[in-house]
Formats: sequence, C-alpha cells, structure tokens
Amino acid sequence: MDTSADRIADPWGARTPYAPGTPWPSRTDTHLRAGIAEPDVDRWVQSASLLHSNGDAMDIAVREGRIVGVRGRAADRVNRGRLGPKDLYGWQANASPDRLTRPLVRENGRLVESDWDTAMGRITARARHLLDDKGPGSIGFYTTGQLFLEEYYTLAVLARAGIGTNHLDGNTRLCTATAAEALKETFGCDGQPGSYEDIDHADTVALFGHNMAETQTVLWMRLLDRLEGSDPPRLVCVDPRYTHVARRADVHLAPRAGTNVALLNALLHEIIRTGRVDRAYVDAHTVGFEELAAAVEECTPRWAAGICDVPAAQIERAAEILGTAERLLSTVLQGVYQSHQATAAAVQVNNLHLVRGMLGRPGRGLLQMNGQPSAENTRECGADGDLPGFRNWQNDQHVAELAAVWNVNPETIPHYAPPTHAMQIFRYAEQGSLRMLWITGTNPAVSLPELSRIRSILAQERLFVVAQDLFLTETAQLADVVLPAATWGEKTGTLTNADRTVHLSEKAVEPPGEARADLDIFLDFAARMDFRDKDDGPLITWHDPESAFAAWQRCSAGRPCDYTGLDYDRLRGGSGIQWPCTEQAPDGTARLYTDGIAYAHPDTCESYGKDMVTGASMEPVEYRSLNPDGKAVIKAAEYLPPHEDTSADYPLQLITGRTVYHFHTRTKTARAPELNAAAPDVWAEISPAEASAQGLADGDLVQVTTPRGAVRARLRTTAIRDGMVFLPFHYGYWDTPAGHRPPDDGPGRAANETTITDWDPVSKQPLFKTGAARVTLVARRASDTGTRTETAGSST
Ligand SMILES: Nc1nc2c(c(=O)[nH]1)N[C@H]1C(S)=C(S)[C@@H](COP(=O)(O)OP(=O)(O)OC[C@H]3O[C@@H](n4cnc5c(=O)[nH]c(N)nc54)[C@H](O)[C@@H]3O)O[C@H]1N2
Ligand SMILES: Nc1nc2c(c(=O)[nH]1)N[C@H]1C(S)=C(S)[C@@H](COP(=O)(O)OP(=O)(O)OC[C@H]3O[C@@H](n4cnc5c(=O)[nH]c(N)nc54)[C@H](O)[C@@H]3O)O[C@H]1N2
Ligand SMILES: [Mo]
Repeated sequence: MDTSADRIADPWGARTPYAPGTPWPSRTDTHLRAGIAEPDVDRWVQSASLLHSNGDAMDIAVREGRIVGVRGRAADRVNRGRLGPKDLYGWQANASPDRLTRPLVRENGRLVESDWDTAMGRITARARHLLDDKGPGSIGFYTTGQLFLEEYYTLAVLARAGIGTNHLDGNTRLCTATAAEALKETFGCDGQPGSYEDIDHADTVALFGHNMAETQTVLWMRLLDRLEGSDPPRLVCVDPRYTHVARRADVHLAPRAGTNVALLNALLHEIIRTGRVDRAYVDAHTVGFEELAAAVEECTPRWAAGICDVPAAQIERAAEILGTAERLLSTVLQGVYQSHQATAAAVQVNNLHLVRGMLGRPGRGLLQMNGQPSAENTRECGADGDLPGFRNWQNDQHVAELAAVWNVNPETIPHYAPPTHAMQIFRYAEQGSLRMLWITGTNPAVSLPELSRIRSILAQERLFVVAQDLFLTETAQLADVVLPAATWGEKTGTLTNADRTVHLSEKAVEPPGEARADLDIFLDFAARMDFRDKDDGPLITWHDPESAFAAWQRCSAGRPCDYTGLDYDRLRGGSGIQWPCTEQAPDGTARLYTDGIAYAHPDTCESYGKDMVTGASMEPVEYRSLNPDGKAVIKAAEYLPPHEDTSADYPLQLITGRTVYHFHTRTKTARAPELNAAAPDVWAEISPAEASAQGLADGDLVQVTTPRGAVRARLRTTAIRDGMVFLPFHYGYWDTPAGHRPPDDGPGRAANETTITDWDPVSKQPLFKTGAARVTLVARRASDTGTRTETAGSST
C-alpha cells in the first residue's frame, strides 16, 4: 500500500523489487480528497487513466455524486495497483468551476451562451450548405487520442461514409503517427508487437528518445523494480538530456538532435560486423537484409560519432550490449518520432529486433510507443489518416469489405488518395478549400507548430470552426461554436493503451451543466444530418456506448485488431485484456508475431509501404514483388541532416517536450493544485557550460528566439548536451493574468511559437524536436528570488 503521501516529490513511490520471470508485485496507490477516508466512499467505479498511454487501471471514488479520489486496481496487468502523479491528482480538474456547461455560439464577433438546439442547428446548417455548395472536401475533422473507442468509431463512420470526406485525422499525427507508420513499414500493419510484461523477462532494455520516467511513470516503476531486484536488466538510454532514465542507464548516448538514424545505423553496423545476426530468423521471417547490410557497411561508430557527437567507444559499448542481449526490449517515443527522419529512425529499431530475432517471446519485445491514452483507438477506428480496422486504402477489396460493414457503396468511402493528414488539413483551411473544421478533444492553438500561423488560420472569417472541449481553451476562444463535452468519469467507453490492453472506463458522476458525452454529440449530429446507408436505412444504427462497441466489433472482425471476443462484462471486475481477443484467443494476446509475421501479406497488409526519403506510397505490384510471402520488410535508410540546422544567428538546437507533472496544454493538470504548484510556469534548459559561455545564470529571464517567434522563460541549467536548449511545451495562455495576451504584445510562453511547420516525409509527424534557436538575456534574476524550485521532474 502506498498512500501517495508525497508523490510530487517522489513521483514513483516505494520500490517492490522483483526477479526476472516472476510476476511484478502489486502495490495499491490511493489518493483521496483531504478529510475523506476509504470508508467514506459511497462507490468505486472502474476506469483507467486518461492522462497518458500507459493504461493505468483505477477505480474512481464517488461520494455524494462527486469524484473524491482514485485508487489503483491491483488486479490489472498494466499497473498492478500503481498510479502516477497525474493519475493521483489530475481528476480534480473535472470539478473545476470553469468547466463549460452550455454551448457557446459566436454573435457579432463574441462567443455567447446558447443552447444545444441552436448550436447543433448552426453546425448542421453549415455542413448542409457546404455539402451542397462545395462538396464533402470542404469539411474536415481534427480529433484526438483522448476520447473513447466508441466515439472515434462513430466519428469515422459519420465523416468517411456520412459526409464522405477524406479530411479526418487526429492529433495522433503529432504523437503516434510515426509509431503506426514504422509498424506498417516493417510488419505491413499497425499493431504493437510487444507487451509490458516483457519488462519482467528482459535482460536488456533500450529506450530510444523516451523519457519513460516522466511520461510513463508506472511503466518506469516496473523497470525500477527490475533494476533493484536480482539479476537486473542492462539499460541503454538514447536521449540528449540527462534524464532520470539516463541516470539509471549502463550506457547513455546523448546525440545531437535529429541524428538518430546515424546512431542506429552505426549500431546495426556493429551488430552485423560482430556476427550477432540471427540468420535463421532473418531467413525465415524477413526480406531486405542484404540491402540493410550494404547500406550500413560504411556506418562505423567513428563515422556516427562525427555526426552525433557521441564518443565512438560508447556506441561500440551500446552495440555490444544490444548485440549480446538474449531478451531485448526496446521502446521508442518522441525523441525519435518528432524528428525529420522519424519513420526512418523508428524503422531501424524494428530492424535491430529483426536482425537479432528479438520478437514474439517473453522479454523479446518491441514497443513503438503511444503517448495519448486512446491513440491506439484513434488509429484502429480510422479516426486518423487510416481506414477503420487497419484496412488498406489502396486495396479495393479492403474498401469493399468496409463498405459491406457499413452497408454503403464502396465509392461512398473516399479512397482516391491517402486519408488527409492533419498538417495538410490545416493547409487546406489556410488556402480556403476547407471551410468547416470540427475540432474535438485537442487544443491546436497551443499544440501545433508555428502558433501565429495556426491562430490566423483558425481566426479566418471564412472558416467555420467547431471546438468540442471541457474548457474555453485557446482554440475554443477562436471557434464559431463551442460544444461543452463530458469527459473521463462522466461517460462510459473503452480505451486501449500502448500494449493493446483494452480497459473499460465507466461513468461515475454526472457531467456539469449541459455538457454531453462526445458520443452523444456525434450521434445527435448524425441524426440531424439524417445520414443514410445504401438501402435508405440509417447509416449509424447504434445509440449508446455498448451498442457502438458492438458495431466496432463487427468492423474489427478478422482484422489484426480483432475485438470480437470482448464485451463490457468481460472487461468489468478483473484486468484489462489485450487484443486481438477472439474465440480462438479468448483471453487476449500478449505478443504479436509469436509464430512468424502475420499481417504483411499483400492481401492483408494495411500499407504497401512508402519511400523512406520522399514518403511516396509504393504501388501494390511493387509490394507484391518485394514481399510476396508477407514477411517483415527490413528497410534501410540513409542519414540525412536536419532540415533546419544551427547557424550563426541561431546557434543552438531547440528541442521541446514534457515534465512529469503536466499533461500537454495543462487543461487538466493546471487545474489540479498539487500538479500546478509543482511546475507553475515555463522554463528553458541549457547546460552550465552553454550558460556561462553566454554569460547567463540560473533563474535569469531569457528569450528563446527562432525565425517563427519567441518565448520568454526562466533559465534552468541542467545536464543537457551543450549546444542545445529545451523548452517544455505545456504552457499556453488561458491561465495567464486577465488582459495579458503575450502573443499579441510580444514574446509568448508557448514553445510552439518557435517551432517550424515541417514534418517527417513518411509519417507526416511535425518536427517538434529539430529546430534551431538563440537564447538571449532579458533580465537578470532578482537577487531576492532565491534559488529555483527543484522538481523531481527536471533533468538536472
Ligand atoms: N507527464 C507527462 N506524461 C505524458 C505526457 C505529458 O504531456 N506529460 N504526454 C503523453 C504523450 S501524448 C506522449 S506522446 C508521451 C511522450 O513521451 P516522451 O517521448 O517520453 O516525451 P518527450 O518529453 O516529448 O520526449 C522524450 C525525450 O526525447 C528527447 N529527445 C529530443 N530530441 C531527441 C533526439 O533527436 N533524439 C533522441 N534520441 N531523443 C531526443 C528529449 O530530451 C526527451 O527527454 O508522453 C505521454 N505521457
Ligand atoms: N512543441 C511541442 N508540441 C507538441 C509536442 C511536443 O513534444 N512539443 N507533443 C505533441 C503531442 S505528442 C501531442 S499528443 C499533442 C497534444 O496536444 P493537445 O491534444 O492539443 O493537448 P491537450 O492539452 O491534451 O488537449 C486535449 C484537449 O481535449 C480536452 N479534453 C479532455 N478530455 C476530453 C473529452 O473527453 N472530450 C473532449 N471533447 N475534450 C476533452 C482537454 O480539455 C484539452 O483541451 O501535442 C503535440 N505538440
Ligand atoms: Mo502524444
């Protein structure tokens, strides 16, 4: 039992060490509102965390119709009862007094309170008018990785078959587009190969651009417990900052930003050179090994050292560890994904596992991580740039199958081109071909790159913007209609975490005021639009979460993400269950690819792959001749330098990211007092050497400037690489003092004022971690402000 006394100072709590191959001990973390004890709780309602992708299972404590706390679920496979700081404190945001309680509509330039009928009436009228006047391509949807499966599926059906638009994507484009793409490139299909249980078995763990200690605190607790138990795994960390992960690593490689491909190619070079290739595995299950061997032949550690600025001996040491591992678990996240060669680098981690035969066995795991709680569902339901059920838009048979599930003609479902990615949707809005943008559960006015551009796109007169959120966010403030949404704890649905574990999250309390569940809003819209199937029946035949889940099960049947063996009752009471879950695998599936590569056959695969440099989609015939038997595809990539490199004007590399205490644009975590107090304002990290070279000191107010814009922040010197500056991207403007709108009167505090409109050519994920900036002094730290607050979250 860990009662979370001070889980701000110690985010991970007490250790429960364990030995390899034994189950992870449970530890039940609880946090209740001051003055409330467990016996005071009226009901515990089953749920899982909505503040990251780990899928921590928890029960929501309800007293007198209000949420009063949370308790981890010891029975769950994911967390065995543990909770992280955001899980423990974040629920308080639900009851924040500034929740949206009524729809708002814009009148004479101002947002005013309205009612559902008026708000939905305006949306429907605009959608009808645009459909008649300009066609379905004038309407777009930008959703999230934070709704429930049932909601994404409904949105995908109404957008793709109801409206008939190709312009539907999620903020998952900023988040896990590369995870999905890397899996498609290598395995022909999305779907996480590994399992969190691989931590229990691994003898080696490698984290590529993944600050797990801060961003998946509970998974990190699991790894810490292995590190403190007998026979601990070796740990390799690749991150330019000296993170908590780096501190525990046997080898910490701190490359220049944007050089992951060079580093990975050198690691592959060493593994091949030292004869550590699993030939039998490569021959049986892959194509493309010879091309890889040729491509990395010249990529020596010495060569990579020159590009990455990492000592060659350290690269050799890491290669030795990775090359001798018997049970290797790798994870990959934003340090790789938000980069100019995102997919190319993520695919090299897949290649590492293929050449070493490290798949499909306990401890031999690959986690191309997700970040958001239900990003997996956005992808599988086709509410991102994919078709539902991991279907291939280039495969007419797949489109026909989907059309049969929806009882529509195949031509109804746009598949003339790849589904439009989010960066392109915003481009269409900028150019004026897109005239209506419905934004659900995301705050692009803080989270997209180059915010001055995003603000000007959203503020256009000709673009009709709908924002569906809990709060009047920076984005909602620019909308024409604002819809108040219910959230976690106030509605029922399922969500699937990064290791394919499906959890049920049940409604615990009523939403505030007139706020409604996203599912109900979508169903209402579909009914008002009167979308029809090809027999003139209603297109959408479900009416609540459980019937929506059943509809999705029919769509998922026979596909890799098969949910047919699940139902709400099976998800109640015990642990979450990993898909595929079918009649043949009723308890779910721990690992994919235990029996060879399953979904890469040309008839089955979700994608025929793309060119690693241009991102152009391969033709079906090309894929068929490359990979007729549906093996894993080993794709080599040549290192290319970052698009925006440092210069005399902008001498530092700029990277952005997270702290343990906040979630994204802080709409929830800034409304939880403990979390807000732990990290109340933006800061900028540079190394002590860099600071002294520029005559700067800890606590100084500095300005971080790029060609796009500037941010003012307090300086923190940390053990980050020299030549680099890090900004957390959490801080927008909704909670700055009234009347003070920084981006209007000069430098702001949102990191994305400075980031660039540019993306990985393959996954189209924006480059939040490769840019160039300069840091200049604005004002010295006042001598009486004392030293900076130390937080467990900073990479000191
Ligand atoms: N506390 C907290 N947890 C979260 C979230 C949150 O907002 N707050 N968000 C959730 C979501 S949606 C996501 S996507 C995940 C993200 O989780 P992470 O990917 O772990 O988080 P980031 O801080 O974005 O980036 C990870 C690391 O990448 C490093 N990095 C930067 N550039 C490079 C590079 O060129 N190469 C390498 N190898 N590393 C580099 C950074 O120093 C940083 O430590 O976290 C999830 N969990
Ligand atoms: N510079 C920089 N920028 C980044 C990143 C980075 O590392 N650096 N990371 C990127 C990544 S990985 C991500 S995931 C994005 C995240 O970026 P966003 O998606 O913009 O971030 P959030 O603050 O999570 O926004 C979610 C919104 O949904 C609302 N919401 C919560 N629950 C519900 C619900 O049930 N229904 C509805 N309708 N609304 C709800 C919240 O109030 C909030 O306004 O940011 C990206 N931007
Ligand atoms: Mo994310």
